[in-house]
Amino acid sequence: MNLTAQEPGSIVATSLLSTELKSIATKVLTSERITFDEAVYLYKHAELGFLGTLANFVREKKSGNRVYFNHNFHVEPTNVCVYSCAFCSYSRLIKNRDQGWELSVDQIMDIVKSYDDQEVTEVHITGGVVPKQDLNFYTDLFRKIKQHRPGLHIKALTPVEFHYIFKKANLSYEEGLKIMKEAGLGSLPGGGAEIFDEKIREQIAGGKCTTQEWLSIHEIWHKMGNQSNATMLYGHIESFEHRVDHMERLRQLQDRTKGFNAFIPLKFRNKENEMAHVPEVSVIEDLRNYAIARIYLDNFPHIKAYWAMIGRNTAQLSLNFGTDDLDGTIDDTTKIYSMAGSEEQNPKLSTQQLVEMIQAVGKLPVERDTLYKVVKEYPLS
Ligand code: V47
Ligand code: SF4
Repeated sequence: MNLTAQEPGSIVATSLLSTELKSIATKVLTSERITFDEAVYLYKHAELGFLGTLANFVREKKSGNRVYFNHNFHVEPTNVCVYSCAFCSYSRLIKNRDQGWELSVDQIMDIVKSYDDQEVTEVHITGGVVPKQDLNFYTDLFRKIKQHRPGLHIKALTPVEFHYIFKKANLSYEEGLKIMKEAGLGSLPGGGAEIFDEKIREQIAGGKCTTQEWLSIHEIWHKMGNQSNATMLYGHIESFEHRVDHMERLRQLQDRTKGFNAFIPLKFRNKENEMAHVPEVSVIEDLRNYAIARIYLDNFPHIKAYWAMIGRNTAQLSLNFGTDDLDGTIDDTTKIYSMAGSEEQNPKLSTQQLVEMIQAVGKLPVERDTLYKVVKEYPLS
C-alpha cells in the first residue's frame, strides 16, 4: 500500500497495528459496518489517536467541517420524582417534596414569556415524574406555549414520563403520543435511556420504564413521522459490552425507522447521589467513547457533546473525536448536571462564545433548529 501520512487510509498501512485493528480500520474507511465484537475490541485495545482518526473520517463524511448548535432553554417542571434512580443527584422523593420544586403551567408560561425578546428556537422540557403533572397538565402547557409562540419547537418528555402518564390516563402509547403531538409536541429528547442492559438498568434505575418500553415509544413516535434523540449514561457500573449492546439496540431501531437525529453519550457524574462511591471516568475515556459511538452508529446523523454535562473544554476537544454538535446556549436553565457535579455550575453560553469555541478548532459553526435545518452559518474564523 502506498499512502502518505495525510491520507486517512495511511492508518491501515502502519505496521504497528494489530491485524484486528487494521481490519476494523479498513472497514470504517470503506463504509462497512463494524460488528459488536469489533466495537468491544476497540474499547479494549485501540489507542485514542487511532480512534480519533477513524471517528473524524466518519464525522467528516457525514457533516464535513460543520459543527452544529442551537438557541435553546430548558424548563424543568419539577425535581420531585416518584422514582429514585441511584445516579440521580437532582430528584427529591415525593415524601421530601418540600425540598424540591413543582411549577404550575402559569409559572412555566412566565419562563417561556421571559424569552419573548430572544431568538430562541427550542424549549427543552423534562424533569421528575409526579402524579399532578399528568396528560392534562402537559397538553394544556404545550397548547399554551404554541398559542403564545407558534414557532418555538417543543422538545419534551422522555419515555419515563410518557409511560407513567399514559398508564395513568389508560391510553396506549400510540394514543397518548398522538394527543401530545396534537397539543404541540415537536420532538423527543434522548433522556431516560440510561443503559439498556436489563440487569444494570434494574440496579441503577429500577422501577421506571423498561428498555423495551423506551425503545417502543421512540419507535412508535418515529413511525408517526417524527424525530427524536437517544442518550446513553456511561462510566458507572456498566462494562464495555453493555455500552456496545446499548448502541446495537439503537442501531437496529434506527435501521428500521431512521427517526433519530443525535446520539448523546452522557458521562456519569457522581456528586451527591447514591452512587457517589463510583469514581468518574477520565476525559480520555470520554473521548474514546465519543469516537467509538461515532464509528459504531453509522446510521446516526449526529453525535452530540452536551457541554453542560461534560464541560466546555472536553466538549470542544471532542469535536476532533467524532462529535459534530454541541447542543445550545442553554441560558443557565438546567440543574440536572450542576447538581450532579458538572464543572459547568451555571451553564450559559452566548452565540459568540459557541461560535468562538468551534472556530478555535478550525471548524465551521452552524446554528441549526431542533431538526437540523440551518438557521445561520458563521465563517471559519
Ligand atoms: O435521562 C441524570 C441523565 C438525562 C445524571 O436530547 C445523568 O438533546 C450523568 O437526556 N450523571 C437527562 N447523567 C438529560 C438528557 C439530555 C440532555 C441534553 C440534551 C438532550 C437531547 C437530552 O440526564 C437523564 C439521565 O440519563 N442524568 N443524572 C448524572 N448524575
Ligand atoms: Fe426521577 Fe429521572 Fe431522577 Fe430517575 S433520573 S429519579 S426518573 S428525575
